[in-house]
Amino acid sequence: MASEGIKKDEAGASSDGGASSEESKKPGLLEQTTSSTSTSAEWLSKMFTGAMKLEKEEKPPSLLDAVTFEGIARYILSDKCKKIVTMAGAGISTSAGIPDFRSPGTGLYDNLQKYNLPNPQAVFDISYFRENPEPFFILCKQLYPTKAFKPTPCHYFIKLLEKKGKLLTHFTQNIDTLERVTDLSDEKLVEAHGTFNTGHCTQCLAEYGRDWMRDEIFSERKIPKCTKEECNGVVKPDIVFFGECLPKKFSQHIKDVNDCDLLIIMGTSLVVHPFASLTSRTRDDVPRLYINMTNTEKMDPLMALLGGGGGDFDFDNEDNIRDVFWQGTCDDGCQALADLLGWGEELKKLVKEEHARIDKQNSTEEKTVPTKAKV
Ligand code: CNA
Repeated sequence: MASEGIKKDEAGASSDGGASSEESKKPGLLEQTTSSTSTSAEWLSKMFTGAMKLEKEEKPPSLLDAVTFEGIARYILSDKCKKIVTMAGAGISTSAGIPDFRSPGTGLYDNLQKYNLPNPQAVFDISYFRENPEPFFILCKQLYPTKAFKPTPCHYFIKLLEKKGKLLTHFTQNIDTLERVTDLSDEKLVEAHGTFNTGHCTQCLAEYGRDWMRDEIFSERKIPKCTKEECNGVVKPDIVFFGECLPKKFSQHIKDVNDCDLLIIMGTSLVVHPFASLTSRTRDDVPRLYINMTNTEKMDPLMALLGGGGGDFDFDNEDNIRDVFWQGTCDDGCQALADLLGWGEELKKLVKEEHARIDKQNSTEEKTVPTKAKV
């Protein structure tokens, strides 16, 4: 749980280690590392005071009748839970065939040796991209949202929450656009790290559409180049790289987390800030359900305290009034939750019908659209 001082800051300000320049106040994408924590004595002392203040605060009464998965399900069905915010990461799309970043063995970071990068994150680092965009465009073919990828049961569970009138907002770190394929309403969807829907020239800022971007990415030319006269700049899809600002829609919707009755976090290691710090923006009594293959015990506790993120969960604390961890796949977790809610069959039917519809649509469309690329 972050101190009130941190909550009042802009999303990115709490993740920059207290740096004071104007540039650093922008909500740029930042991976949590120990080197990002400032050593400023003044700053540490302020945070320490905040932490001490928090210890003295009394815990509010629990909104759950039991701090369990079943307790969360009963709460969702009650009148107390009208506004649910969901937060997702790459783990909700791995069962669709899209690798995440950090899963050992299968994650993208474990499979980048052939690109000779200074570090795995460099492929999504804007400074590195400006010097050498080629590794990104090679990798991009693996992540590109082609029709070979179908939304998962977890994606359809989020859509079901909307259909039931319970979803306030869905924040996703994913760039695969699978939420759009489920027809989730645009006003409920915050694609915090951008999407492949559009692209911009890094020199003259000319905008390019989805079809142009896709054709260029899959063409023999290795790097999409601006076609405007005398420009020839590299055209980058509008996905947010480390070191870039998040879309405006992200900051516009942060208030939804402050207002929500339940936060469901799925398929994310909660390492990338400011996204990860959303978990600490709820009211202190708001239940938080984390569905993930792995727990976040490796979080740096100081960073978690400062910026929020996975480390601020109370799973193992005796006085935990609100946090529930469900370990396993997002699909299984969502199906188990839907079963408890009495929506299990509806979810299965929705997935089956929608997958059949997508298959049919794909088979009738012209075969000009590339399928999943092998790189
Ligand atoms: P990450 O750091 O790779 O973490 C993924 C998390 O999901 C890990 O904790 C895994 O244990 C967990 N996980 C993996 N598979 C499952 C599963 N089936 N069920 C439950 N949990 C699972 O990825 P984050 O999203 O936390 O990191 C943020 C980055 C990843 C964002 O900037 C994204 O843009 C980026 N990314 C997105 C995609 C995509 O759009 N599908 C793919 C790869 C990376």
